[in-house]
Amino acid sequence: MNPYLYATIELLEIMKSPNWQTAIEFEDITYKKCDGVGRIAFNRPNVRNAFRPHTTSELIKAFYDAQEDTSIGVVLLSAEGPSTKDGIWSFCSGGDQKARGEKGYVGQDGQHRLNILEVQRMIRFMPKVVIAVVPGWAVGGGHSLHVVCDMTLASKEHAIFKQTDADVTSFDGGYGSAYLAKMVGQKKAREIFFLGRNYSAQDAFDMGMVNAVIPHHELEDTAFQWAQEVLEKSPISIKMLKFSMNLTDDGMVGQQVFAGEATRLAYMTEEAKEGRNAFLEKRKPNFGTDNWLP
Ligand code: S0N
Repeated sequence: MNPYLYATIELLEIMKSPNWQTAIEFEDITYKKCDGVGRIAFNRPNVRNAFRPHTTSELIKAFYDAQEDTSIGVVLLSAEGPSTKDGIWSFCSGGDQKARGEKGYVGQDGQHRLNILEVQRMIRFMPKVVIAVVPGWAVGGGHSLHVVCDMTLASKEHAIFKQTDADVTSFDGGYGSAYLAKMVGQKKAREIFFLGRNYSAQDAFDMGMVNAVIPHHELEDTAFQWAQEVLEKSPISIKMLKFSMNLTDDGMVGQQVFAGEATRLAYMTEEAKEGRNAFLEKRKPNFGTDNWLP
């Protein structure tokens, strides 16, 4: 075959749009899968994809499914849109201010809780890569979610990053602020939170909190392509690297998550099999004499 034609076909293969299949039906989010990639997307575009307690409980179910599915290596956290009211795109505008009662955010069951921090922890500690795909506003708790994701891709035309936590007295003193400061530097993070200004995708890229600025119509396909590139890598390496990079910022919990994976690797060795077998066979283990590697 003509090499140019072959190269063109190969490029078209790489750039092909994913054939997403719905994994679980939800109300506030969509959850689809295709070729090793999970796509979890906010689906409340008329409120700029704000999350209420019901949304976070759906996010937890979707992320748990993606975590447990051994065919999934990358999760895209994205958003449906644009708003049917005014055509404006949003990734997520954080906690739903209409769901705030006297004691904080309140669910349809009358219980006060939001559980967005549980969603953050799932993203942070899942042994898979999570990419934030930001097609529009990333505001408040929505901004914090992109911060906690492993990578962020942003729409060149429509993405706007903004921190309103201090405007509405609903603030993220965890990853959303402290980890952001590690990412963009202390002065810039304080500016973002203390002034609450709008930042374009290019501003966010220049600060180091966005990996790439993508033309809007290519955003989703590009995210899928990035995911495919990750999926070509060694899964063990990817998760150990993710947990290594998290470790120092996550303290003892970071060590615990990393150590869990180290133990899993140890289980795969002859030593571990001998330890288990010796116990079950009620004999002394024989680990050999020349296994003390340098
Ligand atoms: C997103 C913004 C900047 C968009 O502005 P724009 O384009 O001018 O649109 P609007 O006309 O303002 O909005 C369009 C419609 O959408 C509704 N809406 C927008 N955002 C929300 C929202 N967050 N909640 C509810 N509704 C929202 C508007 O009301 C409007 O509706 P209609 O057409 O009916 O009038 C702008 O909208 C904006 O600034 N939004 C608010 C952003 C915000 O302050 N979010 C909350 C920030 N705080 C958090 O998210 C904290 C998260 C959290 O809960 C948490 C974090 C860490 C630790 C613990 C917790 C915890 O509490 O558990």
